[in-house]
Amino acid sequence: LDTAAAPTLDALIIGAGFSGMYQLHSLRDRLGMKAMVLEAGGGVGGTWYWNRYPGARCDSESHSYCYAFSEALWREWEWTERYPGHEEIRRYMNFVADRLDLKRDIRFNTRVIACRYDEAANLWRVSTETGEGFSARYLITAVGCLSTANIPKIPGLEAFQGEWYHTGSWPQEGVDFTGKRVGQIGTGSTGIQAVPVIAAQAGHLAVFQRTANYSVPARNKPLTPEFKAWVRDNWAAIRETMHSTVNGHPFTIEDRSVHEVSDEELKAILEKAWERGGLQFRANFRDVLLDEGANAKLANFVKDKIRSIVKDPETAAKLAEIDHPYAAKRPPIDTDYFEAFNRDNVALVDVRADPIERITPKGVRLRSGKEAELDIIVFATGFDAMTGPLMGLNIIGVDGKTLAKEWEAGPRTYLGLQVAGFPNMFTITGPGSPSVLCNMPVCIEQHVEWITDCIAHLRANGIARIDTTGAAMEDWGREVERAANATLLPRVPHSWYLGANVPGKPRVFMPYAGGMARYRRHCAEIAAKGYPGFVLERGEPAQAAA
Ligand code: NA7
Repeated sequence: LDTAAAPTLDALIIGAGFSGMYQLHSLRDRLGMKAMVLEAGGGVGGTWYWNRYPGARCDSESHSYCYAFSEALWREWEWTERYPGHEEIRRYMNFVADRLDLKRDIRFNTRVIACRYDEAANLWRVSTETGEGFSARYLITAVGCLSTANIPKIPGLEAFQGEWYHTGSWPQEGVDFTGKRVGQIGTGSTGIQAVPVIAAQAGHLAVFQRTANYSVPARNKPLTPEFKAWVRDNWAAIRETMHSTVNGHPFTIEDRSVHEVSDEELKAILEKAWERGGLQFRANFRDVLLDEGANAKLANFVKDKIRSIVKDPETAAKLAEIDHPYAAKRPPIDTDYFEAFNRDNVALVDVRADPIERITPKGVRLRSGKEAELDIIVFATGFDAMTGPLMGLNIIGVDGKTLAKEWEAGPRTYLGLQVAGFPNMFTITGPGSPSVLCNMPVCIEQHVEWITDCIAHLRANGIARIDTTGAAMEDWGREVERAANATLLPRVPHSWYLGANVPGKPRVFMPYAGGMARYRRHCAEIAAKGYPGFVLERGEPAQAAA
């Protein structure tokens, strides 16, 4: 593709979710750069543009699931519920985009299919599905971590006569389940949100469970005027809390071991936490993700709850047959998930005991020969996390090296921000960053601000190229591994944190588990010391831009 004729930009950003929007604002309005966003969707929102499945709602509390870089923006927006639903998040994203006048520099319905570093010109050449080409000095990927659908290759799907959908690319007009026989495959965070909402509408819902999962009630509710006023007037304090906590949430984890309290005290604490609901269920103790014994106590509490909610003992037993430590896979929170199994029109199908063999024209057939006849199949089967969205960009760096080849044995990055041999390319929330273990907007803001400061530094000092080295990536890779191994997280063999949900994907623990606050300090220190681990090259390249 001839991209030489296209206007050269200072920066090209891929994706118009939380990351891309803030990156555009930072480069354009703070540094005065010529920047543009290319976005595959027809509107802003990133993951929330596509995830419109029934029950789609964020598990972070609304007052923390938003931008915190501007007090003015913060004060102007008012959330309605404890957790924001997908529609409200899209309204918020549109509010921000309009308020900051971002849309004029976002090209919608523009899917990037290739990015190539042109070494002679020191420019990134980017091509889109429709054959357009763009050139830019900096390439910033803002493609999200959970945006490439994982649709299992179950034989027969192409011949299925009903409708089928993946939750992560849900039709904008919605799906009418009224009176339909629905089969949902998957019981992760997404599936657990969708089940009760689909069940309330469908004629019958079969939930295909391969791995039983913990879930804690979300206890979603409308926000009171008092809470809204408190949020509006406490921007600085809430922001400070989010910046100081391990996972970027607006609550702190108590410095107390599960083993320090008696069984009675523990029960009282957990009952209270269960009533309060939400991701802070484990925040009463510091060692839930560090100590198997401590974890087992919380895990047993949740399993008892499941057995007490679900009336049919066989179904209850299958739902509570959970074989990983609590929160070692991303812990879901729900609204009436386990309760949904008490409905007459919901059935649990244990596909660990009796795996799905194929999809037939009429439904799903199990190995035993049993067949569930279905009108609609919902794939709540998750994502090719973290690396999937980057691989989809077909990135080529110096000397024709491809990111796919570089990451054949698993992703390698420096700080989750750069990959050696891909100069002037930054990966917001890339593998090796805390990203999916953190409240996303907090992680995103830190990345965007770090990248913006870095680019400002390069421009101020006449530096034309920034790259990292294999050695820096090795060091950071070891730190990511060390941080993960200090927790129970890598002990789950089938977790998407490890890439284990996608057949053939290398098993590497991808996110940095050392905590957001620590990561923030480390990145700041690297910048303050003059960017050790990065290679900064002065001046313009010999050849001018083509
Ligand atoms: P997850 O957490 O990856 O969950 C996917 C679910 O789909 C999980 O229960 C899987 O079972 C199941 N699955 C995947 N493939 C199959 C096949 N082939 N057969 C049966 N079941 C299957 O994705 P989510 O969308 O729920 O959540 C992703 C993140 O989005 C979430 O953590 C939040 O951060 C937002 P398995 O456990 O692999 O046995």
